[in-house]
Amino acid sequence: MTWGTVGQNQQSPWTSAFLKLNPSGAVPALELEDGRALSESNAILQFLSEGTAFLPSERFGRAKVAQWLSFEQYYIEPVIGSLRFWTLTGRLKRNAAMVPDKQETATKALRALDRSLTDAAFLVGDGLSIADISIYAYTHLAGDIGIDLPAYRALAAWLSRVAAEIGPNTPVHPYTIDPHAIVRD
Ligand SMILES: N[C@@H](CCC(=O)N[C@@H](CS)C(=O)NCC(=O)O)C(=O)O
Repeated sequence: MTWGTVGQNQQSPWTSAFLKLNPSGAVPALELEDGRALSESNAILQFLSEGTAFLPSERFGRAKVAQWLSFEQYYIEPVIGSLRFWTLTGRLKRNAAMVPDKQETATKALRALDRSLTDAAFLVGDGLSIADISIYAYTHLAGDIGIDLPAYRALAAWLSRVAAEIGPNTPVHPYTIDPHAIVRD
């Protein structure tokens, strides 16, 4: 599999080619060898995990994974993800009207996760699934928006567990990889 990097700005020279892969212009997108393309991170995770231990084969387990992937798209990505993007790229001030609501939702989401993980090692079943992988992505970076993650004890223990499963060198690319990403309010 080959990984590529694209700009996140409409002026990016990559845009017209990239729009063929994902009409919305957002990353990530997956292009198959036969030319077909898939976007939306959780759809890509479902595609890549089919037939592996990261996606249950039985009905309830699959639906439970779908539950957490929906949770991620509603409570995590547009909340912790957006707040982190605004914080790290100088966009907090221009989005100030939305910040308090998103902060409140972030707290609600982390409390929900903490509650769910109090008696469970992983979100679905006994092992790592794409539900954990999807939610870990932005959740483990919530410290960047001033959230005290260790205060959520069950969640923090789960973060360490997932980190141990995916390995210590899993990269987090800085927004500065894209020269258009950084602005000043
Ligand atoms: N729901 C989408 C969100 C994708 C998304 O918002 N990607 C951001 C970067 S994290 C992006 O490319 N934004 C630029 C744009 O939407 O034009 C997913 O989970 O894949």
